[in-house]
Amino acid sequence: MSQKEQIKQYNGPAGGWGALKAVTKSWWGSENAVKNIRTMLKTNQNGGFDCPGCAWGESPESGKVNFCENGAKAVNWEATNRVVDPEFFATHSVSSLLKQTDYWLEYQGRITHPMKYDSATDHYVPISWDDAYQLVAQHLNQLESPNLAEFYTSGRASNEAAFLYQLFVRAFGTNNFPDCSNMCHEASAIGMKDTIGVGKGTVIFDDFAKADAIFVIGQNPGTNHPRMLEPLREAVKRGAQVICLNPLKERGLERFQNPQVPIEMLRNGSKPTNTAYLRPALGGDMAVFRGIAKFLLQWEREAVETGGKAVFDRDFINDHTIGIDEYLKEVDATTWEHIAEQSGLELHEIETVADMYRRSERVIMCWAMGLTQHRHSVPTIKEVANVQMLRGNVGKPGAGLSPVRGHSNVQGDRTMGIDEKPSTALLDSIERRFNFKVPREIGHNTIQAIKAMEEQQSKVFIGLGGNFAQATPDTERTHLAMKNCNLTVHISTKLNRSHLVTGKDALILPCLGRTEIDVQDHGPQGITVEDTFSMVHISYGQLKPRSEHLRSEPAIIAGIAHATLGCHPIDWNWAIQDYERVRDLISETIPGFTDFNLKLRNPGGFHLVNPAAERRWNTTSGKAQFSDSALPKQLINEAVLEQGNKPDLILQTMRSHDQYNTTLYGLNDRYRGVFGMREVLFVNEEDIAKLGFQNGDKVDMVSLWEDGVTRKVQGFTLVAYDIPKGQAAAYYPETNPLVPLDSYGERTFTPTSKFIAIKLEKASSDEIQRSKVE
Ligand SMILES: Nc1nc2c(c(=O)[nH]1)N[C@H]1C(S)=C(S)[C@@H](COP(=O)(O)OP(=O)(O)OC[C@H]3O[C@@H](n4cnc5c(=O)[nH]c(N)nc54)[C@H](O)[C@@H]3O)O[C@H]1N2
Ligand SMILES: Nc1nc2c(c(=O)[nH]1)N[C@H]1C(S)=C(S)[C@@H](COP(=O)(O)OP(=O)(O)OC[C@H]3O[C@@H](n4cnc5c(=O)[nH]c(N)nc54)[C@H](O)[C@@H]3O)O[C@H]1N2
Ligand SMILES: [Mo]
Repeated sequence: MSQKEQIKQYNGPAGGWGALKAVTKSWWGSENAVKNIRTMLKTNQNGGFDCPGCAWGESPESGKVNFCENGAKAVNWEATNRVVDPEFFATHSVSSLLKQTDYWLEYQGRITHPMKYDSATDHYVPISWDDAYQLVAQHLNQLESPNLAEFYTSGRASNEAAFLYQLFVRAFGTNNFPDCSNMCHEASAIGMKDTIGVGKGTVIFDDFAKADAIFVIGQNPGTNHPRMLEPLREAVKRGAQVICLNPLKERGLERFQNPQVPIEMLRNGSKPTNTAYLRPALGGDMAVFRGIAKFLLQWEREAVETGGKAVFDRDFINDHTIGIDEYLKEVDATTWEHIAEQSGLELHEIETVADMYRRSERVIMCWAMGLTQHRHSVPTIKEVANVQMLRGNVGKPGAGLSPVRGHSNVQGDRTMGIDEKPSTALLDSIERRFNFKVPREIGHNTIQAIKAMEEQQSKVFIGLGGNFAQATPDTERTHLAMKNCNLTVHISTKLNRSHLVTGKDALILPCLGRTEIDVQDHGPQGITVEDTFSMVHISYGQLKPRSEHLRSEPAIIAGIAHATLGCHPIDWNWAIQDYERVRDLISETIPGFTDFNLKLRNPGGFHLVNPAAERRWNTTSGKAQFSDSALPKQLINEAVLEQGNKPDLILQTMRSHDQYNTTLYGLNDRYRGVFGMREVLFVNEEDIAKLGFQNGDKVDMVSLWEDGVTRKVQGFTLVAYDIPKGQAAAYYPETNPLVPLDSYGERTFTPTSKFIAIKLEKASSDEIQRSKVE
């Protein structure tokens, strides 16, 4: 492909024929086409499976089966006919596999047998399940302390798997639960707990139809939560405001053509998905919301003076909150100059949006990674909550806070106790039910786990799903850390780089995917998940498993647990004969799950109560708490500036349209007009010229940090793009080597993946695209 063919502007709407074409292509491209369509249509609610794509939910009442292009890709990717079997591993040594791209690795297909690394030959060789479990048990039981092992979880694991996993790990004796959530919505959980007493969203799907305004902040739903476009479009249609804050003009936030509305497809019509679009500086959102608050305060004072209509919801503030005075003092103390400079916006833009906000009685604020992956993400999210509380927009229909989760069960995994800093209530409850002394010490999060492995303070790594080696920051350093382990274990569906970054011993334990039938002693089993609106529902796999040697995640955890602990604190093998037994244990331990099995008979599942949504505040004061954080003085790390470094650009790392985190389905990013390549760097045309380059030039990126280590990625193609000056954007995970391990959010330890200070250099070699399949 020539460069001209690779970079093209996309003028169509999101969704529409392009999406449908991409879906059908992936269906027909697979030999399972017909079966896939059938299973796809069974998605959700009617005995089929829950989409393994994102955590977006549906209205339980609608009875409609919605699906999207990227959900279809996720299903199809799992249902591939290609296999990575013992013969594959006999052919390819680990060193030779390491030379392949991430895309190539996953493309090889589903892993079929449990495999053990043989360092003498540098090949993975088959191992029996029992021997694999024994090897894990042996390594775990010979550690001097249970705190020398790390138990990672990725957010696709079911509630049943997650519950058994945390029970096993705590009975083993540690709270070392690094998880993908540490790199994702950690800031939402911390910020919301501080302010409204609960770390989960307060809205449900039906609220979207009642809102007068919906904010979509730092989120690209057209790619990452496509089913969200429909409620946004509906909102615009009925005259509600949809206000987007995103430095990039994301296609899905501009126009959407619903592939499930035939008439719209026939007319090739599309509908706008926003009514206002602000393009702030990276990390500038806190300043934007402080600006909104400052306008509201100004108008509220005017209203008090003139006896006009109140701007603040005074009753809500009086009855339900504390800290308003301190907060307003801080708002007064924040200067307009600081707001303008840090937000990257003109004050009149903020004023317009503040006015839209003021005129709306019911407002939902949604956000994702654009807000959570910064150093000051916690105060930013608290500022969003502050603004919402000023007008009583929490705990009433059509209003609330809605962090839109990523992985399809990342929220459920936390509910089940995958948490390195568990609440005392949870630990007490486990202790009461299972009669063992649970560890009370806070465990490792993802960053701390990497550091512990680096310092040989952790010797065993077990991953329940995910791709730890690639999803984490500072790739080179992280890989070295993992290689220090005595044992690395990955419970996975597909081959990925984490399997190749081996400890002295290493295992790959292949599991069933969500789409596959899971048969245990008592027959086919369902698993449950919790969506972003706290709806819990059951999911039954429909496809024949890709290999007869695969085991379910709960079965694998039970196998490891039994080999390590025997029948303590439960008979693991008994528990997994019938997952209703696991759910009974959950009922007896986790709040909100009483009569779990019974409640699941309701076709749409059931909703977990969210106290804040009912205006009950589980905070230290018993009220919703305004917080009075100051805007950061500046966003770039002081230590970096002190060294006299001036970055050329600030880089955000994001997802293309053809990927699911580290899983790459293809090399296109249709809505952003990129085809057949991933090593691209989106930069403003003026910046390209200012830095002495031309559109299409190849560059290397070097990130700036205080430790003097050179972090570099090579051979990226510059793409002149509609992006605010001073910013750059590129895809993750290729850019993870640039993210310093110590560059993380205050209190969250979330890598600052959306704010990396970089310098550009002329490409040092002619090495071009690495993201090919062959
Ligand atoms: N198809 C598909 N679906 C997915 C995923 C996937 O990889 N593929 N991943 C899943 C997961 S785990 C997650 S967490 C979600 C991620 O969903 P998103 O958060 O939508 O994912 P990103 O691609 O990281 O997009 C971040 C968006 O925020 C904007 N942004 C970046 N920095 C800032 C900032 O400082 N301020 C503002 N206002 N905006 C900013 C970017 O321009 C981009 O539009 O999606 C989930 N769903
Ligand atoms: N630079 C940068 N880094 C980031 C981000 C970013 O925006 N920028 N985003 C962060 C975010 S939000 C997240 S959530 C993390 C994601 O981090 P992870 O969750 O660790 O990564 P994934 O790429 O989702 O994991 C993919 C692997 O999961 C396995 N898998 C797939 N399905 C199943 C299943 O059903 N069961 C099991 N056991 N395994 C399965 C497959 O083997 C596949 O290779 O990455 C984070 N890293
Ligand atoms: Mo995520």
